[in-house]
Amino acid sequence: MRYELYYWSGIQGRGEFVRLALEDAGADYIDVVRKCGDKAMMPFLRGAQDGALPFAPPFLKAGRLVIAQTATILAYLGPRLGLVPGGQAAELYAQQLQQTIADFVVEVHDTHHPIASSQYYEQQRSAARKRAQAFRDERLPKFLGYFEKVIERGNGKQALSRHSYVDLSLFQLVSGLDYAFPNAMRDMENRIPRLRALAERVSQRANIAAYLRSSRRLAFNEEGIFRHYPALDSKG
Ligand SMILES: N[C@@H](CCC(=O)N[C@@H](CS)C(=O)NCC(=O)O)C(=O)O
Repeated sequence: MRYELYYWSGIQGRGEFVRLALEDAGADYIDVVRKCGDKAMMPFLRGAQDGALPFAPPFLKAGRLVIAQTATILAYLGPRLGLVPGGQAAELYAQQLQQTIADFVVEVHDTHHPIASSQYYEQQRSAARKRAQAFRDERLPKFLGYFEKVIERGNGKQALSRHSYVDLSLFQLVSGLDYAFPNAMRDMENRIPRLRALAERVSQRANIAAYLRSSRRLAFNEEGIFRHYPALDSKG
């Protein structure tokens, strides 16, 4: 099966959670928009294509299937790419964790866009500062503390009984947060040893290490979800 991934070019964004799974598994896939431009997504978003109607990218085309929502795409790919332990309980738990990651990603996004996604960060700076402070003080420790506990209850090293797409997404979360909130992440350091070790191990997996070195891995930037604005990471 040759998978087709559709996601905005120029940013890692939510597409990266899917891309990491495809890369880790060595799957055959085309990053359609990077090859053909953003316009390739439009027929799907307009409803001019058969199959499910996506609200927003990322979406994946697998044969005749069109699948949107990052967590749903990963729930579909997990068993096919060997990236989730077998059995209903493990598959459901993986999905639950991925949905929690998706919730967290929304909160990360809202630190720089607390008022409206359609406005520039510069138009909502003052609200962004307040939102980011609450995020750093309350939400970041709560979510990362939860994922630390998840790994403790998993096998001590991974979220589930073995390597899974959830581990890949946790790696992406930690990488993005290190980029966006280096000070806040330094303050969290002693509280998330398992999450840190997991992220390090994922970065050393052969296919992931090769991917991270490749030009397919875009750098984090101030167009994506994880943005570094010093004012949002300050202690004052
Ligand atoms: N819950 C969806 C969110 C998808 C989403 O918000 N995609 C963004 C790009 S990362 C987008 O293009 N949104 C357009 C919009 O919300 O109008 C997921 O996890 O895949």
